Amino acid sequence: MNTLAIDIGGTKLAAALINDEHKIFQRTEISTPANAAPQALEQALARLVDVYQGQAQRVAVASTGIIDKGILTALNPDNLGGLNHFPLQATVEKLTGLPCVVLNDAQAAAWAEYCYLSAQFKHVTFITVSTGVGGGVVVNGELLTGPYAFAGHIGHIQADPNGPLCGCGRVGCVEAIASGRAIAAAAGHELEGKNTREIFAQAQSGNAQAQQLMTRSAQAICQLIANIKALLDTECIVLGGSVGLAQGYRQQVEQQLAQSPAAFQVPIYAAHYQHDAGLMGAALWSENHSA
Ligand code: ADP
Ligand code: BMX
Ligand code: ZN
Repeated sequence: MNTLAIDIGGTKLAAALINDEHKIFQRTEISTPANAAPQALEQALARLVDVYQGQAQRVAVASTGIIDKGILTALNPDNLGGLNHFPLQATVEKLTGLPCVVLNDAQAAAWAEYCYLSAQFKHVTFITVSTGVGGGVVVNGELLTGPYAFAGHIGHIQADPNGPLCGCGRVGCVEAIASGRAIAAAAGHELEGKNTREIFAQAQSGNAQAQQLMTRSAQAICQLIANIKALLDTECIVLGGSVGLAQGYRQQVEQQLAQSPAAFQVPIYAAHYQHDAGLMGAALWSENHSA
C-alpha cells in the first residue's frame, strides 16, 4: 500500500509516495501560492496531486496552521494567506477520491522524529525554523495535539516584550524574531530584499549584518529550548526546517544553550528525516489514525 504524503508549508508544497517499508519516492515540490485566496490553495493542491493518480490508497497531509477536525485556520495569516476555516481534509479527499488524514506540519514532523528515536527517548520536542517557527511535542510516547489542535505552537511563545509585532497579533513572538520570514524582514542596507537562504550564504562569506541576523534567530531558539526544558523536561530537541537545518545554525543554538544553567541543558539533534520529516510524520500518523 502506498500513502500519498503532502506537506503544506508557508514557502513550498511538497508531495511524495511512501510505501509500507517507509521508503519515500516520486517526491515533487511547488511554491506555496502567494495569493491568499482559498481557491489558490485548492488549485495548487490539484496541480500537486495530479501526477499521483492511481498510485496511492490513502492520503496523509501535514500542513502549516492550526489543523482541527480537518479544518485549516492560519494562526499567522502572513505565513499562509488569511486562510480561515479552510476545509483541508474535504478538499484533498475531493481532489484525490481517497481517504485523507490531516495534522499540523510540526506535530507531524515531531511524530516522525519520535518514531525514529523511540528506542532511546519517550519525551521528544521537534522545532521547525522555516517560514515560521513551529513545534510538536511528544510526552511519554504520545503526540500532544490538544483539545483544539493548538498544542506545540511554540513559535508564539513571547521572546521579547519589546520585539516586533507577530502576524498572529501578539508582540515579540519567537516567530517574529527567529523565523525565515522574520530574518528577511529585519534585513536592511545591502541585504534588503534578500531571502533567508541568500542572507545565510552572506553570513558564511563573512557579512556582519547577516551573521548578526543568524545569531539573533539562534538566540531566540536557544531561549525557547530552555523554556521548553523547564516546562516539559523533554529528553531531546529535534531541529528541522530549512533555517534550522542550515549549515552552522544548530551549532550556534548548541553553543548558546551550553551557557545556560545545567538544568536547562538538553541534546539538540538535526532532524533525521531532514526536509521530509513532515511528509514522513503524516504518513506514519495515518497508519494508526486513518479515517
Ligand atoms: P516551509 O516553511 O514551506 O516548510 P522551508 O522549511 O524550506 O519551507 O522554510 C522556508 C524558509 O527557509 C524561507 O524563509 C527560506 O528563505 C529559508 N531557507 C531555505 N533554504 C535555506 C538555507 N539553505 N539557509 C537558510 N534559509 C533557508
Ligand atoms: C506558524 C503556524 C504554525 C506552523 C508554523 C511553521 C500558520 C499558518 N502557521 O507558526 O501552524 O506550524 O508556522 O510553519 O499560522 P512553516 O510554514 O514554517 O512550516
Ligand atoms: Zn505570534
